Amino acid sequence: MSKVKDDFLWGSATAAYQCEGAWNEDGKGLGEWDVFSHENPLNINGATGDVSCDFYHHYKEDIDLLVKGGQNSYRFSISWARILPDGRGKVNQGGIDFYNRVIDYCLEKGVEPNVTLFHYDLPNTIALEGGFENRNTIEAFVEYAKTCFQYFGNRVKIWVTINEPKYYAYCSNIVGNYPPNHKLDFQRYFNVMYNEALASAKVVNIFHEMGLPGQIGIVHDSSNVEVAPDCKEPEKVYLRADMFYNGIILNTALKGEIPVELIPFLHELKVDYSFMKLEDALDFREGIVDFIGMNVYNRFYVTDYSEGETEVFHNNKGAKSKMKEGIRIKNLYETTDDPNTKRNLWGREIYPRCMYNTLMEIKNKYGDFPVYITENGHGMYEQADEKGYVEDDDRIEMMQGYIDFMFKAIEDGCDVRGYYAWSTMDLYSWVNGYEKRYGLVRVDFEDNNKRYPKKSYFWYKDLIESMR
Ligand code: BGP
Repeated sequence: MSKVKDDFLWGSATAAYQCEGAWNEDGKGLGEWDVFSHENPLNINGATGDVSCDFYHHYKEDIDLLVKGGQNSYRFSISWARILPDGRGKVNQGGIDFYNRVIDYCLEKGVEPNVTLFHYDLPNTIALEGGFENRNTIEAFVEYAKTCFQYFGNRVKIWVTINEPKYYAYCSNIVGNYPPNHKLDFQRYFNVMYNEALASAKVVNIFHEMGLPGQIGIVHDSSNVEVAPDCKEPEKVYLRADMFYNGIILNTALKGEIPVELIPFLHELKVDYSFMKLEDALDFREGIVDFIGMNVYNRFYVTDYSEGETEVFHNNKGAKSKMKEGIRIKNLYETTDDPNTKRNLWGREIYPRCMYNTLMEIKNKYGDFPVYITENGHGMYEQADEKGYVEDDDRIEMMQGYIDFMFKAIEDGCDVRGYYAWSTMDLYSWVNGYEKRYGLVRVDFEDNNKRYPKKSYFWYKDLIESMR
């Protein structure tokens, strides 16, 4: 018997900057990532998304492969700078035409498009004004969203406002590896995240007001917090970490309000919260999502931290570094090591159970919200055989583990509507470049971006077939 409902969506996901290439074609404006990858010494591996796997010219092939792999939904994002090259104002017909082609081809092939409006890639004009730190960006985002709804809203039935607003704010303001590369800037981190949440709420409300068919949600990088057993103040530490990662995004999206615990926490962190305005309360209240998307990779395993300075750790060098992902915030908490769990070569925990914990936490805290697992996958170095085939057994094992925990959560009453593997094919991994691969389909970047389905592609196909 199938473990999911008949209309469950089984798909895979990509994002515009990571796969499209064609960075300056058909009227596209300059993006913040174009500038960063071309000019910034902090682009430490030197890779760019200029060509990537060239989805812009290969979209039919990629959608065909997805269909042959048994998938019935494709999650992708729209490049803001392709639609509005200056961030606002003039609409670029070349961009509209491209996404019309992609959407129409999906529909022709019976594939449900799941479309994200913003996946990290600000138009450069907007970035130069301070990006989401600047409240004016909210209106620009609303204008861009409305434009997309007007052109594509008659055919796209699943919309996402923003992909991982927290992780985006974290990397660009705490780790400092994403543009504009601020490090340990808690002030900016919360300001950006808050404005993203507000922008998302306004767009959700407008979507509902426009009376378009379909549903709209936000995608959060699931940041389920677990406290280590030897933690001295487990409740306090849990609450702090939960406020740090989840509070703003989940509470505004699912409850329509800022959590009461946030203000005392921001006091502790010495963050000036004057960016939060009383009048925003109504926008939040009217901006509750229809569903929540969860990108599930890892949990946050934490304990107390009182001595020592605030520090952040990240690994964009993979096997060339021993660095593990994490953070220590003076007097608040630190992420810690669980000796029983493995990490990938980029220092991130592999922890399948976080799929179950994430889903149950949503249910227990926020009620029966529909959830899509909008990303789940495994980054690896890979070696193809002489036929171009990759036996990615580690990926299969890892994803099977997470999917089993998704089934368990469904059995325990979670309303999960779909699952998307990250990623449809190999593509650019932010700052890491092209050696860290996630695709179900291999791309030979050295030989005309030829596509070769991997072992995981066939495993996924069989899994989907067994559910129908
Ligand atoms: C998510 C992002 C994706 C994707 C994935 C893998 O956080 O939404 O865009 O990149 O993670 O991450 P990375 O490429 O950094 O390994």
